[in-house]
Amino acid sequence: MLDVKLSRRSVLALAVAVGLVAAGAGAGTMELFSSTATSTGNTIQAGTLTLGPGISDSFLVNGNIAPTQSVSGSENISNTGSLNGNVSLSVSYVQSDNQYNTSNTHNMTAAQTAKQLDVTTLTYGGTSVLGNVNDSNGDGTISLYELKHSGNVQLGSLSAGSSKPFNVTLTMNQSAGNKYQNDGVNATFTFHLEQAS
Ligand SMILES: [Ca+2]
Repeated sequence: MLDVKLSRRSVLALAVAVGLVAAGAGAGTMELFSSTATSTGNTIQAGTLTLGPGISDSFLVNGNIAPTQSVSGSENISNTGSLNGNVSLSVSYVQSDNQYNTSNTHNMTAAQTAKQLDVTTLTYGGTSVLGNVNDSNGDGTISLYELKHSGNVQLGSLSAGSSKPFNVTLTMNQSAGNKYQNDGVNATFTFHLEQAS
């Protein structure tokens, strides 16, 4: 009997830079895990789950926004492998302020800034997945802060050889004051593709 453990998980990361005054851009990277298992003279090639479109792809967002303004990004997520999978999303961010402007006297933290960024669109395959994110403060709106702290958010299925679009829009909270000027965050969206059970 063969006891074969295969790594069938792929990760695609993309970055969204949101500067509240400065324009920003993030670059995406992709890591591909493939495995080959060998057992007593038999070579078994693992099926693959590969997130596309490619290692050189980038996810660009113009982050020059003010309260009530938005930035959007979209990406086509492909499963170029041979196994059906499920896609989930995790988000992280770091502070990324406009260092070229000296009027940034308040210097809000990344978390404070992320709480002012509402995730007004989060769709996968044309369907909103905002309901999969934990609205931890119960205000009926999902912030970038809450998206990060929701951990791994399920997006949906992705069959072998297929692709689905992902869209995100971040809108600066209307109540965000001038103290957020020149603050910003650089958010990384990481997609996980795991074999469907
Ligand atoms: Ca909320």
